[in-house]
Amino acid sequence: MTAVTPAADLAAAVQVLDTARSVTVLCHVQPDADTIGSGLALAQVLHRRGVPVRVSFAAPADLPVSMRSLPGTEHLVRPEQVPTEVDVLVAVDCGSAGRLGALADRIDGATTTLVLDHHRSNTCFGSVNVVDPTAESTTALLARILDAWGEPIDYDIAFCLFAGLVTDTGSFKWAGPGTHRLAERLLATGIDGAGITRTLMDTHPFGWLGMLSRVLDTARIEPSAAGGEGLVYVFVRREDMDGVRSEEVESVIDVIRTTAEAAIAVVFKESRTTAELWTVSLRSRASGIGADDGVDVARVATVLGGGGHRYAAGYTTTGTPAQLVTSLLAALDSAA
Ligand SMILES: [Mn+2]
Repeated sequence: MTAVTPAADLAAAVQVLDTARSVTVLCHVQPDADTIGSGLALAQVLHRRGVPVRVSFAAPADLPVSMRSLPGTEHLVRPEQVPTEVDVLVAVDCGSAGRLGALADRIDGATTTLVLDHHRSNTCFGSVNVVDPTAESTTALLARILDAWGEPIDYDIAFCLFAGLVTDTGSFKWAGPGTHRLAERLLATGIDGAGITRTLMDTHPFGWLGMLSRVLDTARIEPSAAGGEGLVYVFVRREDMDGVRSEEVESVIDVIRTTAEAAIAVVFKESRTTAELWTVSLRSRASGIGADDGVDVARVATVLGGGGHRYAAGYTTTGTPAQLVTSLLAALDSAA
């Protein structure tokens, strides 16, 4: 494994991409707009250069509805269409090989695996790893790579890059120096930033309201969790998800995290197909404006077999609701 230095990062990525004869881009399971936006943007650049390219993700079977308007979806193939032996494999927005799900075994058959990511907990599972935890999104990292490569960012590529940027920054709530400069540059290509944002983040079927009502009814608070930081959590059971999309389930955390009395917010989401199999979303926040003292939930998630960012992380687990809460509280206490 080559863990490249930050200064050499972009050149290492460009080197791999520039010499690739064919490329397979893999997005993470339960894809979000950052992994799909990165995958489709990169695919369009490679296609423009005449390089054969395909994009895939292991699960679920279909692309989430909200992402179907992104340009470049013609490059998507089903996971079973990804051969076991590929030339250059690029994993986008994946903190670990496990995030590739059933496609993780394609790493073994790849000539080169390039990891492009911004998760602090990245395990550097590629042969070349370009990981920048300071990047707002993997699409923001990809924009820097395209600049270093000399590949222009046109309307369609800007559309995809903006999709990842706006979602991973929570509609620019978590913007840093340079975030708005990148957004301005993408918007200058003529993309409809408001429309992209509304489609990805602010549009839900009516059933979302009923689901939210049932889920919010499960909310509990543990003020003493994590050494007094406080934990608020809810459960989304299988039966709550009837008639709603994965986008609706993913949006619940953004409601829960607004609770003033708890610095840590958690949503336990049961699998649609397997009882008592859960994916868990964790969020934390600092104590006030200018503070940077929030609990590192990436560490907590890593203890529980997952990973993520300092203020946003996740893991997968099994058990009863009571068991889930017990193991989370123990992990929070050990990390606090
Ligand atoms: Mn991301």
